[in-house]
Amino acid sequence: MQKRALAVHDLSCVGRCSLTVALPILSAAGVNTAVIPTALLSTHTGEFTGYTHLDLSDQLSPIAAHLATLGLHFDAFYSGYLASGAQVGQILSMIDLLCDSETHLFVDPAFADHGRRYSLIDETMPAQMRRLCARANTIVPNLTEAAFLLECPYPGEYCSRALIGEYCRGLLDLGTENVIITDVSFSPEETGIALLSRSGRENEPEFLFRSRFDGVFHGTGDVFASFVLAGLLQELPLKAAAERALDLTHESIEWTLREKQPLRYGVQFERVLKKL
Ligand code: PXL
Repeated sequence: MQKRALAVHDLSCVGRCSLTVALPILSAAGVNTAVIPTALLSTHTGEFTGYTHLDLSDQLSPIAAHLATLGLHFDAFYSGYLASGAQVGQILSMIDLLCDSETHLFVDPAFADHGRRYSLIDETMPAQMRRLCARANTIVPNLTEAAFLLECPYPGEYCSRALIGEYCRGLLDLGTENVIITDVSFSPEETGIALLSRSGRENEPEFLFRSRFDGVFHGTGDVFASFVLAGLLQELPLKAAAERALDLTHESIEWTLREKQPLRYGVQFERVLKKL
């Protein structure tokens, strides 16, 4: 049977993030993907100024209520960037309405990076997002989001293996089954991810690294997360899905740098979709 997912993120018209990443990646993996936009922006808020922003909070409940009448089963619920901390309550109600015990709840917190909340994100977001992470089966915070979720100070770009172990265990304690922390780095040469599952016998995360490219690559958290979920829906085990996602994200960055594309427009993930 074809898998069905529901992706709940903002729609940024230009800049390759959120829905414009999740939808093509899941579709390329053969997944029937429905979307609910949380906000409408002209671009992402990373390296642009003058962008427009429409909070779609008033649409979320009516859309969810209508979709609930269709009786669809979603194999995955995939949330990302939300317009406000207050939207978390609406997302939790949406899960109650549209998901069942077989739905994999996959949450990308998507509210901060490089030690700071994104420009439009309010200060209630970390505490609210913690509630959504508690409900999830899998969460994929970057290092900044992990620190915010745990109310720890941002450790800086390079950190220790021991600290990441603590973060992973702390995040599992919130209630999720699997955690993948991205943007994990111990040295300038390499960057990668840490993953830990509650069901495994391991108490320490596994680390996967790739060589680091110089620069800030917007939307790569969304690209990576979408590739991971694509893998899970193709029945790959978590580690295999994460490893493939890391490789494909790395390759998307490589294409972008090779063609000298401005980094604020995101990475060329389109180049690797056929590998899914
Ligand atoms: O990629 C995360 C993201 C998603 N959506 C919007 C953003 C960002 C990161 O800056 O601004 C609108």
